[in-house]
Amino acid sequence: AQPQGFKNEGSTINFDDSLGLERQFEGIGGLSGGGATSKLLVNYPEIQRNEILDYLFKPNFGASLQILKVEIGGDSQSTDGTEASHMHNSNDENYERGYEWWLMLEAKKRNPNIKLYGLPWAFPGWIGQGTQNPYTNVSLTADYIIRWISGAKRMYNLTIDYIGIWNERNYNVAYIKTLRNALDLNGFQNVLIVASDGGWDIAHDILNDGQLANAVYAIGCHYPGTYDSQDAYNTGKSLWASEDYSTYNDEIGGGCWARILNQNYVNGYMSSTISWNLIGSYYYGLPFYRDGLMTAVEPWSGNYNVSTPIWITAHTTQFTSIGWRYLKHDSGVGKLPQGGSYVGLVSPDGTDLTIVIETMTHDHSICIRPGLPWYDVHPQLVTLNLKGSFARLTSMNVWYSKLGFNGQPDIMFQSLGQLKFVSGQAVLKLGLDEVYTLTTISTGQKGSYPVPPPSQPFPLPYLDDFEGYPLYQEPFNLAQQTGSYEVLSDGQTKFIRQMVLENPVAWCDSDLHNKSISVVGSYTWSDIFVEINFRIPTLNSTSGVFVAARVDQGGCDAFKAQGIYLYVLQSGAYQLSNDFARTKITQQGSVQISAGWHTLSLLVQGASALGALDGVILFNATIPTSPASGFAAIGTDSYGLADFDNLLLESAA
Ligand code: 147
Repeated sequence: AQPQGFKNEGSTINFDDSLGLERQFEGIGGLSGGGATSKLLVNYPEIQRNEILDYLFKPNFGASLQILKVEIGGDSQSTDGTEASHMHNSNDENYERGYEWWLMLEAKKRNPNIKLYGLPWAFPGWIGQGTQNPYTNVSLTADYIIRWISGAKRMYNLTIDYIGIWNERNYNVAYIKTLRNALDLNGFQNVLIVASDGGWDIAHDILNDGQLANAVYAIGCHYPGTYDSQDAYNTGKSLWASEDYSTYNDEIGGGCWARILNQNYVNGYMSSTISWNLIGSYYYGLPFYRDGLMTAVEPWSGNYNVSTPIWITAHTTQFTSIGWRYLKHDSGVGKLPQGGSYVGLVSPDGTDLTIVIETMTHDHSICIRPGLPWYDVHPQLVTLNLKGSFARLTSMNVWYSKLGFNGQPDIMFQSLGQLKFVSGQAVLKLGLDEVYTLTTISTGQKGSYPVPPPSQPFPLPYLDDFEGYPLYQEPFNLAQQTGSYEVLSDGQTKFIRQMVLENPVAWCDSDLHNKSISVVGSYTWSDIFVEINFRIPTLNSTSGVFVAARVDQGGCDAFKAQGIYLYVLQSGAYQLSNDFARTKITQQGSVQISAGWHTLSLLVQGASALGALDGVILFNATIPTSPASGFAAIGTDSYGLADFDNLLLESAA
């Protein structure tokens, strides 16, 4: 008898390699950047940091990612912060900034076969030659990108496999051809161009331009909603979801990821899908909190969270490699009769078979974008029918997940042993919100580490003197939102310097206002004491510096942030402002800032604020009570150099 609730009589799904194979599988990846999404990971205690990296990259352990995509920093806000450029200025070159080099090394250490993909969101101002257009001088921009690729090789022996154009901004055909040419001339024939990290629209140009077609290896589309375009298909190019997911990583996030990993191929022939982001390692209070494969936001406690998408990823990555081939639509790839989908993948030598089946229901698999049209899924019996060379199989290994809703626990990536096949056939009873992997591969493993340390609030008091840092590193826990801060030494002491001198070629508006800000601590802080030493150099200097509390925004809207800001300006004034833009001044007076180090202090408590310069009180004033809470911050009144040292944060609650 048929179990209750099962609607069909058990339809048959064929997996038949005798009808031929289809596209090459090109890997599942995670994206660090776009921007500063791995910021807080760097400062984790060694033990937990290695555990996290294992969950992401170690083969046969967790997500076992096959591609790592990283931002090529552009000194500019690119979603959750700014990432440093390797060339702040045209005469500057440095490959020790930021954390993407480190991350790529850690990924390669764990999986030498992982593919690396670099993409800029923004560019330092000089690339635009006085404009906001990075294609003003296409050779200059190509040279800038080539230097990043060469730097990776020369400094770290990292081979970059794929390179992109300009994230979600217009592409330029002349630039793409120039870049291809420059890659070839510099010995980077193997670095392949993915374009354009936007929509599918470049397909039209590729169809009409043979040279462009030769220059582009794969068409990378963002948030394709599992569908390609007719033009994209007609190019015959590899099609990638080169950025996708961006969904809160709870059960629905896992459902989204499971559905698109399969259906990007089933519906759209996409052979690679890359998650924005790799790991949500940016403060609560910044945009798109927890939209990563997992979450790690507490370097001070070591607490982290291995989220559902990690195990959903494992269902495919632990049982395939780049270079496997999909079976054809209708003979191993397709939709299930009662909803859900399946993909069959075959190893290059033809002997191994991996099948991934998902039955995500509509409401439990909604991604951030685009909208998801309604569809039905019902529990169903399916007969899997192995044909062609796979008819010989008498069993397959089974891995199972079921996302838990309505109080049900998650079952994630559980080994169910072997499913027997008789005359190539086996029956599978599929429920809702499930993922099954059936595979001839026997190396699967649900990796685990001891439960991480418990969550803790940001530790106070907090003092950072930057002495322990390698040169050029970004200060830990200070999450730069505009501008670029790095550790330098003057022989006496290490300090951090804001390095950006002019508006970058921006990805979003926030850094086109000639001001820099770096936030720290907790978005929930209300009463806090913030103090820092500062020094304004004489050359290329900023017009002033500030400390702030209750900063209520970061990301692309950073410039709009409200809060309590104490500015001291080279013009000879201090100002207490209710906004970062310094348009809501509530208190001001005169101060003179001489050369050398000074101390700037701000105590914010309820409806009052106390400010001091070099220990001399400037004001004790009533302040607006909105916003009620937010980050502590430091920053500069304009782009231009400023040095900071000995950041001190103390509770005033
Ligand atoms: C993408 C960016 O490429 C990422 O850096 C990150 O900001 C991500 C967050 O979801 O979003 O940018 C998009 C922004 C808006 C849309 C698509 C992608 N949109 O509205 O369709």
